[in-house]
Amino acid sequence: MEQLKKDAERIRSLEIQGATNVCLSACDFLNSFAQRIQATNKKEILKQLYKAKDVLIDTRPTEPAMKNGLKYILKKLEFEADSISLSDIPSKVQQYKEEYHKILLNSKKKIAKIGANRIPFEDPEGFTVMTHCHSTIVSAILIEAKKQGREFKVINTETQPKLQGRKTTKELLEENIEVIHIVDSAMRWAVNHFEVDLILIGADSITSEGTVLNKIGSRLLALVAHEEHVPFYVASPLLKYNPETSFGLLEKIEMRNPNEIWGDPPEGVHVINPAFETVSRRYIDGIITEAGIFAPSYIHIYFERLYPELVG
Ligand code: RUB
Repeated sequence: MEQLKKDAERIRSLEIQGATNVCLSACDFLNSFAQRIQATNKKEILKQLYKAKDVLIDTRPTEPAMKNGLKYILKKLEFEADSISLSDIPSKVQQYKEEYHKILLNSKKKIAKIGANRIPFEDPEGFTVMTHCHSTIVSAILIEAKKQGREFKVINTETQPKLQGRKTTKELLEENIEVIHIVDSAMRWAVNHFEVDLILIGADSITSEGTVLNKIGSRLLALVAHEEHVPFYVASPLLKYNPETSFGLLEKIEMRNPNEIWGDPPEGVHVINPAFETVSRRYIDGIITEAGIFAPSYIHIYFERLYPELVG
């Protein structure tokens, strides 16, 4: 369990960042843990795996893709537990982990192709896409669009306090995509000044009502899009949906260490650091998923259709 806790700390500390990366790593960590467990019976091994799952989930409370992934692996394992032997368990965990990785990475490829279609091959006035933070799914769309020969530039926010926006900028520059990097507070100015044509953000979580949780600043950007009449889309695998929200669970906003904002503030100052915020479905034109583009409130229907084993 000591090694698992060390692995989990890499997620908690944001060394591993972004919902998709967090999910892939958490499944890897559960799998490595399963390979190390020394147990004398199946009940004990399952108990330890569930404990490891809780340790991993506790690192980032607003990450359903990770929760769905760990649930996928353990549900499948429990279903088979009676018919397999104790020594088969580690290889089964490995098999289900690989299956889940494949589902997520195939979704990403499909989303990249679907999302790229929203960017024209050429636009006489120049086409501008704006994004916020670092979403591997949004980057995949932009990189795919560039590969297909579509012409556009990207406006990107630096994303305080951890500056994940720099990752996006570097990633896109490597693909020869033109990027303009701005401070977060210039987002309204930039949408207006550059006459942005399309805003794309990622998601950490999606609720049954179609509310999206993503990096703090996302709702501000959605409100700007609304004010400036710019289409606002969320790019996300269906696996970011949290099915528990359809049973009344309210997603939590993760509060991060105030030190990320001000390491040594004057005495008496109360620094708070919300990592995410909600974007109401009212401001979202569509969610770009592996099942296609649809209005956010349809999320439960599509999730249930594609991943029935993860509902309930
Ligand atoms: C990252 C963030 C990303 C989503 C989606 O926040 O808000 O937009 O996680 O990422 P943090 P992806 O840096 O706090 O994890 O599209 O890669 O799943």
